Amino acid sequence: MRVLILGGDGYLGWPTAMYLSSQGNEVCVVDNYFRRFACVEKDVPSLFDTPNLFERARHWQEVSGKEIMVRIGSVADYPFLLDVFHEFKPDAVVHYAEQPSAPYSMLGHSEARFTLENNLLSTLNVAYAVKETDPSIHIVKLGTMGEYGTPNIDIEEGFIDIEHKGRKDRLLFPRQAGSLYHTTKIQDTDLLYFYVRVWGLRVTDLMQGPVYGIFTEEMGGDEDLFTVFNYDEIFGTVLNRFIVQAVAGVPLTVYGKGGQTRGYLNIKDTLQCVGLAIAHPARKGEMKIYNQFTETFSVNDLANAVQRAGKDVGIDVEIKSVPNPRVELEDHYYNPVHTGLLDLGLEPTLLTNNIVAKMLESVIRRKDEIRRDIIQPKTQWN
Ligand code: USQ
Repeated sequence: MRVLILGGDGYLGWPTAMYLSSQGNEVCVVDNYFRRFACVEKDVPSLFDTPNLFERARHWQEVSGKEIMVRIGSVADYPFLLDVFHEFKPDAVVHYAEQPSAPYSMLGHSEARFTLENNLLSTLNVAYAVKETDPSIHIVKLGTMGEYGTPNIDIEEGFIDIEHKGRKDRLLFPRQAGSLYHTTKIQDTDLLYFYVRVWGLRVTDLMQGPVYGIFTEEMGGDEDLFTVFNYDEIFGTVLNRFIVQAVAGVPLTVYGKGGQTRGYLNIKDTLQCVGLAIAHPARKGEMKIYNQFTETFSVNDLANAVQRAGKDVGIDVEIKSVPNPRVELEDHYYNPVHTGLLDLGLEPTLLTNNIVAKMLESVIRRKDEIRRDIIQPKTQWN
């Protein structure tokens, strides 16, 4: 298949590009380097230096013999995006091209405005580009489990059957996000669902939980193929942060009581899930929604897992609660359904002691490069 990956320079975009390329697909990546520029602007570097997309694609071709086409520009720029669609003629488009950080969206008005404009406009442009060029193109959109929030009932997979005053309907599961970023993802879902209904587009919305991990098979230990790995309070996800904190000798920053529970997955499983979604496309006028995670953990569970694995690699890990900078429940019910991707064949990579220890070992080799000053949370929700 011909797969267009929007946001192909990001934490998940580049590994997805190599994964789909290695499986024999023709891949084109598009990115405007937002994440790179934002990391420079906010002075929060990745632990690994990553070559730019052209350099990565050249290197990938040397080691794999496969070509990845690169186009630099913004998905929020409609004429540019339309040109890419006309030129590449994708069968499927994977849409990661969004500002992905909850804390970034809460930094201030300019970051909030950028998040809102970029995320909604990019999604609108993808819907239009598909309609204008070939409405049979399957859109695989990265959504987030955070759209649902933490309701006091089981979370269904996208839709819920409701009986109300004697009548029944199947509606989108209620959403209530915990950050502006997560709110834009709700709006993305609404936008796409609208165009699915009125234009008959084919969309799969992947409601993904926080991702952890450093390596994928395609990297094969080759540093020039590594993905961006943030551990700062803005772009680092919690388990990746805890791994780096453990190595740096900084007490693990559990926000508040640490009972916040989410559905997590290994970066390798993100690639599997996107591959499965592409292989099982939505029909014309259908929106498929999958809850994309493999296991649920509380923040305390994750901190304890890192502390345990630390013993295996000779590190004494301290855990310390810090005042929660976010507005979120710290003790709550959480039971989301997640059978859809398993039914398609997802083979989960579970969070074993061994996996945590391997992540610790890889970061230990970079210990001297860790910036301790970017670890503590500074971005307050209110
Ligand atoms: N947390 C801590 N300590 C830290 C960092 C985070 O206790 O040092 C807590 C947060 O308060 C939160 C949980 O860990 O309760 C997860 O935080 P996170 O920063 O790993 O994840 P989040 O901000 O929710 O966002 C990440 C990705 C985002 C994706 C989302 C999936 O950045 O792109 O959409 O995970 S989900 O969380 O299911 O909405």
